[in-house]
Amino acid sequence: MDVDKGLSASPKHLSSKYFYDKKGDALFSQIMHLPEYYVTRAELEIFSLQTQIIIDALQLNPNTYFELIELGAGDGLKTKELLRLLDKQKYKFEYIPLDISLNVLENLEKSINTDFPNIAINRQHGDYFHVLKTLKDSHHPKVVLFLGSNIGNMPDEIAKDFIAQLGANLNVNDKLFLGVDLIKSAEIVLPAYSDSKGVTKAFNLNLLTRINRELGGNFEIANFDHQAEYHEAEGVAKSFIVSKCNQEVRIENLDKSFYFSTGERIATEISRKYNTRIVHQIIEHSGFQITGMLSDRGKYFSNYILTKEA
Ligand code: AVJ
Repeated sequence: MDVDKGLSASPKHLSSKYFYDKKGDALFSQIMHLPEYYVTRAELEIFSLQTQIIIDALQLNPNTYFELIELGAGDGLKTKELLRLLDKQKYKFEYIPLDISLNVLENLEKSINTDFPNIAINRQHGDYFHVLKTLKDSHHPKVVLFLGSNIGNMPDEIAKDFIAQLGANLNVNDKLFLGVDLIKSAEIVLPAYSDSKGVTKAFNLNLLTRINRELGGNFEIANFDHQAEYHEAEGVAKSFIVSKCNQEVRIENLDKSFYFSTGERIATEISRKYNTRIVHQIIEHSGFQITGMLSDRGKYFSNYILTKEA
């Protein structure tokens, strides 16, 4: 069990993939609208102002049916910019959004059906590694969208392994359209992970509420705080839950208690930031080559077009 393992480890940790229950989905949706959270806005600008450039960079043939697969699709706000133009230009494709939250996927499917009745949608519920197994089932050309710097939640070694596995399951000329937040100063990054309204704090602490509800925990949420740090040289933001006192927490379903000392931290998320050198490192030996790159005007965020070459 992940929670048992993470809370028994030293230092303690919990996986960020558990953020996204119904409450977590709603909080993340609020985060995306926060003034401090520049990430979503920067990428949305690329999708809104450079939509045709994206389509050109993907080198799609309007008459060849393809699959547009999105890993961690969320509310699809950015993708809809692309869908609108693909639909208008009569490209033939199926949209296959994948998300860890069924709630998010159901809402997305409804809104796609309303906004784009002509677009075929085939939702997939699961984590990123789940989709890898299904890719080889079809032989259509594929475009994989991995947006929002979602890849940044993976430590580099895991990201590298994931991209290599993705590459191994794609065919020559298939595309990976990868969105990454760029390395920038702590002044800009840190507030994005410790906003003034405390939305990110609520998002982080919701992990404990979720353990209380789903595993019979008795976390006293008020006895924990949120903490974010940014390692500027490395380009990595890290989030923690901090214990405000010495305390013991019982998790009924694990039939176990866990001890927290004052100031003790649970690592909950890493959000890596990138530059071209790091992207090169991550796609090394994956068979992908960088064949294009787009950025927003503020140079906060980039979308890399990666083409499977061998
Ligand atoms: C959705 C993983 C890209 O790491 O920036 C936002 C999640 N965590 N605020 C990120 C998140 C805290 C976000 N990603």
